[in-house]
Amino acid sequence: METPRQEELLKPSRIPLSIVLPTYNESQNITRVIDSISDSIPEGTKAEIIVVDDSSPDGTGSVVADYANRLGQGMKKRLHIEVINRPGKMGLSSAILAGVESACGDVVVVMDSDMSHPPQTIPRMLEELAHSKCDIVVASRYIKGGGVSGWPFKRKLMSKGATKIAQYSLGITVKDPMSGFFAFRRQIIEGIKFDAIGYKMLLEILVKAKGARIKEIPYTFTNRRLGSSKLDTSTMIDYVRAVWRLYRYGRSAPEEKRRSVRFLSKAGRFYTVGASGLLVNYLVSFVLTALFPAIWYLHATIAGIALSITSNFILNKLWTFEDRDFSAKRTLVQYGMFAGFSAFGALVQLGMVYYLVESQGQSYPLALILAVATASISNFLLNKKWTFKERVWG
Ligand SMILES: Nc1nc2c(ncn2[C@@H]2O[C@H](COP(=O)(O)OP(=O)(O)OP(=O)(O)O)[C@@H](O)[C@H]2O)c(=O)[nH]1
Ligand SMILES: [Mg+2]
Repeated sequence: METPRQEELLKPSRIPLSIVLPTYNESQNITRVIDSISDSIPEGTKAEIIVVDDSSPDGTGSVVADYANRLGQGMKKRLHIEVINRPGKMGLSSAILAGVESACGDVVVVMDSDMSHPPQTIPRMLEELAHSKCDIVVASRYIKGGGVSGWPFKRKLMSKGATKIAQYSLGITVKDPMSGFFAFRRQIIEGIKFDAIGYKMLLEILVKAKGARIKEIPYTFTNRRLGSSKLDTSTMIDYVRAVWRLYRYGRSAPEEKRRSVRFLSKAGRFYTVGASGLLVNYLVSFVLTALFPAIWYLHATIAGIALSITSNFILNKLWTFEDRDFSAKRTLVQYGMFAGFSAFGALVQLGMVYYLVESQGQSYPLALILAVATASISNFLLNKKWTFKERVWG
């Protein structure tokens, strides 16, 4: 049901374009963002800018209201500025949703309000929507020509990690599903119920707007220069919650259900076996040194490693990959590959810990966690594909 404002603005071809700007404490950035947007949108295009402000303590809301009042008559004909004031900080995705739900434009652009997303990219997004048969245009950091400037290593790693989680667990092929800068035809989200949890609204649109045709165009994300980031631990927890909800939402598609469930349950089994291997390794080394005090501790450790690789191999063959064929040649080849990949994993782990601690100055505990995670992921995928001859996904 349209609001009176929407009825007014929806009169035929009144407003083709809506730009949604979520703001929390962006008083130092917001006027420059709006200036740059009004300079960038194509000549003659009418647009509305919807600023969704969560009662920013720094007065961002009133800065925008002042700006809108000071707009010249000529500009007012072309640019309509609306501020949605929300009672308190309620999260980025829900702010975007509030803006999108009140938008009137046939096309909606969503972007951050801290100058990280260059408004000069908007005309290209509109161009793509107008001319190439697509419904969503994603401004992407992770395709050719795209990039990120000014982010510390840790931030890049977090972004890439979160991207991979989204792609694998939700079966998304878009290279930058975490992008906060995108445009879409408003009609593709009509009738969709959004959870709008956390930070990544695009992810939810990509999962729920089934059949939407998507195009990625490159752009460079520039780290904010003014104001402070709102990204914190609660945002990351929200992200995991949002992905889990979308994963369960995604399970409604039978084919998707089977493959993603299979992949994750295999990964789960592989890591359970891995954990049991640690136990075997420890117990064997410990029992050997206890029973045979004369044994050199390194011999005991090597025996522990060898037996844990063997038990891991047998358990993964039987349980994880449900392979009951223990014919001699086949099993020996598999065992050799499995042991080889385990050794390779150990080397990756060692190399990564050394690189992170020595050249990236990371703390040892963080470096170890990252290295073990990377080595175990490569271990799982290599064995799945090569040792047990399975598709990587499914
Ligand atoms: N209305 C509203 N806007 C928010 C909220 N959280 C963040 N924003 C806005 O959403 C945009 C993205 O937030 P940022 O803090 O810049 O997130 P980020 O880009 O991942 O972090 P930085 O790289 O540090 O800038 C900015 O325009 C924020 O002002 C919120 O809870 N409510
Ligand atoms: Mg930002």
